[in-house]
Amino acid sequence: MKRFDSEDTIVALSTPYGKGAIAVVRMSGSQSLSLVNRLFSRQLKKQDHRRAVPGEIWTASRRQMLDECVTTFFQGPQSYTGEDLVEISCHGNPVIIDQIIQELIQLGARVAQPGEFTQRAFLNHKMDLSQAEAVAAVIEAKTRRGLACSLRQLEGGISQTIGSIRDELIQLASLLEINLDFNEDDIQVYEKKAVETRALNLLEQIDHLLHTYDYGRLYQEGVKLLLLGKPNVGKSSLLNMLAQKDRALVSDVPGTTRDYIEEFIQIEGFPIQIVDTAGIRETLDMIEDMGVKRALTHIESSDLVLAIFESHRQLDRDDCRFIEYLKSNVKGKVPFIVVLNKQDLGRDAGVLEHLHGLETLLVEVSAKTGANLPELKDRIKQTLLGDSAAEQEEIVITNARHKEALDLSRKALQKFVTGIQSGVDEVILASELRSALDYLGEIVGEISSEDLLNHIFGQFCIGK
Ligand SMILES: Nc1nc2c(ncn2[C@@H]2O[C@H](COP(=O)(O)OP(=O)(O)OP(=O)(O)O)[C@@H](O)[C@H]2O)c(=O)[nH]1
Ligand SMILES: [Mg+2]
Repeated sequence: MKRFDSEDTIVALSTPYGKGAIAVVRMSGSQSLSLVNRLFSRQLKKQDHRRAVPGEIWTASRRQMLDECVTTFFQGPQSYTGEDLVEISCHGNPVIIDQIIQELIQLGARVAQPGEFTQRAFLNHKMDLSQAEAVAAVIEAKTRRGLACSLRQLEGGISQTIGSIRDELIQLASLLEINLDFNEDDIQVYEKKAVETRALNLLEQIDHLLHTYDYGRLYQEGVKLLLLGKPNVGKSSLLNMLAQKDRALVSDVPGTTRDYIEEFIQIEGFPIQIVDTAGIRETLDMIEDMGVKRALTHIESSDLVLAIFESHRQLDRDDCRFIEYLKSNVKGKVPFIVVLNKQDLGRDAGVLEHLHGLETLLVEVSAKTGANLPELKDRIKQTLLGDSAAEQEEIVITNARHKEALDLSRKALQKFVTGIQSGVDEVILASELRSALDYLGEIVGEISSEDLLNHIFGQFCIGK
């Protein structure tokens, strides 16, 4: 089934549904101007392009005024979608919004499907596919850094980078094609070594882009950080300190946190979801306690675990069980850092020795005074990212689809390089280059199937 009929005039609310000072109803398609004029108290003309015109929106029957609005007409192709587009800014009341949209539907508009405005922008060459995807990423961005990455993509950062790699690939491919044409005359049009060097250079560029995905993914999706430890060691205090607010209840009664609590923080632009859990107590063997049980179910889905101990007290039986638990259920599965809390109360000599047995990073902090918290944040960042981090201006790959296409393109290019080194037939070499090109073309949407487009735009919110 075809998801879109691009001939229709579509309408949708483009702001969040609910009460607010203003809501924007957006309509795109060839009928936009005539339909809005059937409801508007003033007659908009093509010359009103990009002018905000105040007036009233009425029912088509003109019996009832629905709201005072400001309408703005954008004449295609100079609009978001590339076609005639009208924005009606009305008061943010669902009753008004519904009535306006219903009137427009009665007149012949159709409710837009998710992402349909942006899909039209893509189909009308207002943006390529990587830019269209960046629109969704900009809306979803959780941190300033993540937003900056998405905005660079929206500006066309990926398109340019991929574009220049493709240009070079096209040049290489055409050298091969020309050579094939001259084959009968036994003339070699290009120098093999030079072509190989140029291809290796492209491989390097693709590798660099692929490498950015290691942290680009984290910018976009964020990471999950799990706080685990015995009751009363200061998990909730640490959460509050990291989040810089009193999010979780703290008390000296063990067992204060009964279920898990989530809070969202940023560490240097990385979105981090912290999950504070119920203290793990002697029930660890049987795991009969629901709160503890739920805490443990978070382990597999987390990116990093902070295992928290008290610095000033000798390790007891529960600590030892917790250490055993970490060894058998966390170590080797999820990276973890040992946090020795309450360092303001001093340190018991035996504690460090035992914990070193876990063979992982250990940071001493005080969730009370905030001592060493910057170091802990540094360690968290380093564990998640290694030494890599994005330069402000760098193009970062954040989208799994782009990463996959780059991987495939890289494979084809690698085959080409190996082939040229071992004297493989030029017809085969040329086809590898074409594959490498095609995979890159998929990123910007030069090559795309209807299924792929439906999948991508189907994930947008309605009205975008
Ligand atoms: N001196 C000192 N006290 C701390 C520190 N961190 C937490 N505390 C105190 O330790 C007690 C327990 O803190 P919580 O943060 O509630 O501990 P929890 O691990 O969340 O405990 P449960 O929710 O019961 O598992 C409270 O009285 C805190 O004020 C610290 O670094 N230094
Ligand atoms: Mg707690």
